Amino acid sequence: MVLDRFGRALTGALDRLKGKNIDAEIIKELKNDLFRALVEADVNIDIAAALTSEVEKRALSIDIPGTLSREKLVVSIVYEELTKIMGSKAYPITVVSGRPTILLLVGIQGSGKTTTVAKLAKYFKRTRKKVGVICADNWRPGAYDQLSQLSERIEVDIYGEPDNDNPIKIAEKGIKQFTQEKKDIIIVDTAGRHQEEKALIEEMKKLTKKVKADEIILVIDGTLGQTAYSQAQAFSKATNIGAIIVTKLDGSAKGGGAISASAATGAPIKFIGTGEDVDGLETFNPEGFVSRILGRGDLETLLQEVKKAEMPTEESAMAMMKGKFTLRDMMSMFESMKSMGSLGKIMDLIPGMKYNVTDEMLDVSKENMDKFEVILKSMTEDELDGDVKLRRSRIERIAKGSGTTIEDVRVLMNQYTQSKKMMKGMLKGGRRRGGMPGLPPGFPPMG
Ligand SMILES: Nc1nc2c(ncn2[C@@H]2O[C@H](COP(=O)(O)OP(=O)(O)OP(=O)(O)O)[C@@H](O)[C@H]2O)c(=O)[nH]1
Ligand SMILES: [Mg+2]
Repeated sequence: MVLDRFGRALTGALDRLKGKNIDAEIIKELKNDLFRALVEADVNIDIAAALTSEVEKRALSIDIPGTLSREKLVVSIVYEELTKIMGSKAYPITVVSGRPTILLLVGIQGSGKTTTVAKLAKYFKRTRKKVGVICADNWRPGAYDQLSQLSERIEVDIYGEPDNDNPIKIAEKGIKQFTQEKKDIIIVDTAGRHQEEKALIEEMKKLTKKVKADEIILVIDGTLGQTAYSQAQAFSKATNIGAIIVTKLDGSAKGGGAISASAATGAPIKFIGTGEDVDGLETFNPEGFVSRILGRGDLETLLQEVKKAEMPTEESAMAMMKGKFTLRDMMSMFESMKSMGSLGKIMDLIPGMKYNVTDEMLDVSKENMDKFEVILKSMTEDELDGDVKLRRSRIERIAKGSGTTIEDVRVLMNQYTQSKKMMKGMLKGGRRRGGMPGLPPGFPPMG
């Protein structure tokens, strides 16, 4: 399994907590064990240091809610911090409707771009999407033939001009043709670039500027060690990386280097490559991945327990109702709702607030809620706390960062304004009329 040794080292470190009185000294030991395991797996040293310090800080400072043991809490903190460096959640590639979604793959030579283009094409084809691939690599001889053979095997259309030495022109023409053919997904393969080769980075900048990709995907070789981090940083400085695919995680790859790439770019890992064949692609879910690495059967139950214990207190629920309801509150509410399955339980915390909240009142699809969460995660601290106004430029940045549209962000903001009003209204209504103003459309269904 990927990161096998890393998993064993981590599990060992966590097992050593069992039955111990978890004091500062034990936490320090855990911190050291974790650090060693991370660095051995090639996780970037700065990231490893930051992660372990955070684990220590949190483990030392957190109150123990209810009957939860400190050991369980520490395990959940380790789990959370590990998923964080991998982008926290699973973010699927957003497919736009009404026009083709354009994906542009970049990465250094031999990282696995061309193979991944074919893997992605097959992946989307399986979901009945019409896919076209473009070879915009005129650097390596035979690049077109390689992609052409692959696309023949998976039966998707290819656009390329082996004799044209202008990748931008090729990409533009290919996109034009595939748009006319009403493709759903267009995947653009580019030439391999060495991080040091300024000219090539410059070329990539031009390409990404001209070719308006919906998502620029950085392909990183999973067998790279510590250099993966700086490589990812170099790319991320040059262009707006929206997602990462780590390849070659089959075999004996340590993987930690490439995983640090997510932290280096702020972009989530969306897929991992697990074989040379076109089927060797897996969607990446940090939570599932970390659970697998930690290899603890009880993890799920344990995390549920922790989440429940961290539910909003009566005090914080009251603050929400008084209208001090920020986007951050909304985010944690979504999270609570996901684990508890209902808004009703939050309502129950508030005295005199036992309303009949029906499914219809709380009508928002799970899909919408997931989208909202991604958008909220793309906001800065200031934005979440309501300290700055969300003007157009910010909205544009948030939409881009979350792989959604400006419209989506506006829908969320509308939802937020309505929810805020509702919170205020409920408090007033609850006291004066004892009635329940209608909840705005958009609240998640109750479980
Ligand atoms: N084991 C394994 N090999 C892979 C994987 N992905 C790619 N490869 C291999 O890595 C080598 C390079 O892959 P390419 O797809 O040609 O890489 P590239 O980034 O397009 O290379 P350039 O076009 O030269 O920049 C090939 O031998 C692939 O078969 C993977 O997930 N696992
Ligand atoms: Mg290639």
